[in-house]
Amino acid sequence: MSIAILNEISENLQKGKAKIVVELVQKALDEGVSANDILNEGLLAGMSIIGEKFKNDEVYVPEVLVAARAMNKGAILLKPHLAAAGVEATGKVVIGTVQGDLHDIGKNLVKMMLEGKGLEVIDLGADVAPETFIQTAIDQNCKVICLSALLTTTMGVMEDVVKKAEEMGVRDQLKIMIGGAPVSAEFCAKIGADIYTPDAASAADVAVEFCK
Ligand code: B1M
Repeated sequence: MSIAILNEISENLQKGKAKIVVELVQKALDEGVSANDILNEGLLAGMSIIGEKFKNDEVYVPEVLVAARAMNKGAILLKPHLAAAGVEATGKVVIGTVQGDLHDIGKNLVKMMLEGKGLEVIDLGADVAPETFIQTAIDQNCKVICLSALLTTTMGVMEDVVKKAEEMGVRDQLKIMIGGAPVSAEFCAKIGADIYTPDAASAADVAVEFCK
């Protein structure tokens, strides 16, 4: 039963039917399907199929955009259910997708998990310049900067953020966390960022530690 509804979520997401996706996500929650299963086996499974089709030129940007919208709308419903029960951290974090990169689904998931842990999150959105990350962290007194990148052509901007923090004399006061599909722990070490985490949940766990 739950497998059928998860497949339905995936299929409707691929068609960009945001309204139906939202209804199905709510129905699955009402039926007791876990938020993690809905996220991973429904929404993200659908996004992954769209991603493959996109790569193979079977679908194009407009189809991917409507699927992305459906993904974001469905994920919003999961937010209260993904929050870790009883864990209330304190701290302020700034997050964004780096300059030149418009992909924001992964960044939104990380934000959701951070908020679920009780952290205050300043979301700069996508296509964010290096100096904006650093200036916001200074102005808003954030200890942690979370950077997301989905393109091999924009991951280098993460290094610019690290360099900008050095130039502005605040590198030792900030933790710089990086993530996104093309990013790795090796890349993190190479550019001198503090940590790479592979998914939204582990990013939130690490941010809580950094904020302590
Ligand atoms: Co784009 N796109 N896209 N796209 N797109 C990819 C990334 C691509 C791999 C598709 C492909 O060809 N196979 C490819 C990149 C190839 C490369 O760089 N090597 C690509 C391309 C080429 C492009 C364009 C250049 C296409 C074009 O115009 N010709 C263009 C670039 C636009 C730009 O950014 N300047 C483009 C545009 C778009 C859309 C606008 C249509 C849309 C984005 C909509 C949006 O985000 N609002 C889009 C989408 C949706 C994708 C795919 C299909 C899905 C990405 C996604 O949201 N995945 C993607 C293919 C794929 O990934 N299979 C693709 C789901 C999301 C939850 O995963 O973001 O990885 P992800 O987040 C994960 C982890 O990485 C991690 O947590 C999440 C899971 O828990 N994570 C972090 C992310 N950030 C983190 C930060 C952390 C820690 C963990 O700490 C701070």
